[in-house]
Amino acid sequence: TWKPNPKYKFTFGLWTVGNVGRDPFGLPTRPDLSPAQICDLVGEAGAYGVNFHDNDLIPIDATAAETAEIKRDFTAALKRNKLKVPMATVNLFTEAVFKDGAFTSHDPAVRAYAVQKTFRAMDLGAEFGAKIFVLWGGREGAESDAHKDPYIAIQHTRQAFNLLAAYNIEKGYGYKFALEAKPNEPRGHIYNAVTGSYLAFIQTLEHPEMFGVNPEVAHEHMAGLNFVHQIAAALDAKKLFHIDLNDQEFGRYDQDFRFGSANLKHCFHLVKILEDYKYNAPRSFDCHAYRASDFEDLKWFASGNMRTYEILADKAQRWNTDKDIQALVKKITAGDEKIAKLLKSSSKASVKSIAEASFDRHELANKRLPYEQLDQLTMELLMGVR
Ligand code: GLT
Ligand code: MN
Ligand code: MN
Ligand code: MN
Repeated sequence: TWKPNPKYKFTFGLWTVGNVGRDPFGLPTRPDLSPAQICDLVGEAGAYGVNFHDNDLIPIDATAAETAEIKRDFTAALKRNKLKVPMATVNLFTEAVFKDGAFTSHDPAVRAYAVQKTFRAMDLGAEFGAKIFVLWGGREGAESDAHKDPYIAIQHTRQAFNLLAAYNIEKGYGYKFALEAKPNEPRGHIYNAVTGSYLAFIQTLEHPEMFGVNPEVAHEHMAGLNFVHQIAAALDAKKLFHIDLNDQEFGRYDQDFRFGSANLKHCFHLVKILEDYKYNAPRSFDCHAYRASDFEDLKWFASGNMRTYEILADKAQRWNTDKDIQALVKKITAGDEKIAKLLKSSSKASVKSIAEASFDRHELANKRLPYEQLDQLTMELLMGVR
């Protein structure tokens, strides 16, 4: 039971399952896995695909011969595990050259190098069939606003994105770019801190149609936001091109825990909104196993993400068909149909009718909203007693 259904397009970044347990205070606790070994692990667990940064697959200083060999091994591993590569991305954060940002560095040569590195990462992704390109500006920020003018940083970001769009067109890759926000870490402050910032910024680009968002649960929770509401906004804007699923305690560092391991109720409502509104792009798990875990436990990590999603999708469906719950929902959402219709139009006639209507606010306030009951039923369904 709960075998991963390909319709969900569950994917893992090579950097997620491949995480060796290094943290700012400690050395690795697990051996390095090759891209092919990672494919075997997630393939065995039943994933749909894998994603990579350019340098997850090809080390930055690899020779042509090494590159060819890695690509050969990786291609074979994808094939034997029937894995796709729906998304690729670029590492603009590990190397010292990006110590003060990539697209937002003061140095035009660093900015141009970052754009060129992204061009090459786009070439690499396209070789493996990727159609989504994620851009996470981990170093695009500052510790102090004395260091960098944030107004200019926004303009530099726009210039870089416009260049990437132009390259995408020139090469005919057909990528959709998915912009991933994060409020801080590794920088003290990161520009375009939340998904909502990107939703607004996209409209200022030369090719807004090519850009959407890649919200990550943990990143919005770090900012103290309700992730489900961010997803609603992205879905409404038709900009949810990709999603990074994981989990996170509020008010902590970037924890990247297994999906559903910290805030099960939030995760339930997240799965429900994705399923209710028929989100159809990959469901990517951007998280890593606990530092204490070994290789065997990694398998629990990989399948656990997907199992939790499927179990919550099943719960969401039960919620949608539960008689008591739906009867309550019906009562709560019921209202005068004629007035609802008026509100849907902004015609002169609607404006006039609403301006002239008479309402009894005391009577309106009398409507029962048994939210305790509805939430408790929801919780009991989640806890498995309904
Ligand atoms: C890095 C980051 C993630 C991003 C990845 C894409 S890399 O692990 O923490 O949130 O999605 O660059
Ligand atoms: Mn994270
Ligand atoms: Mn992250
Ligand atoms: Mn992410």
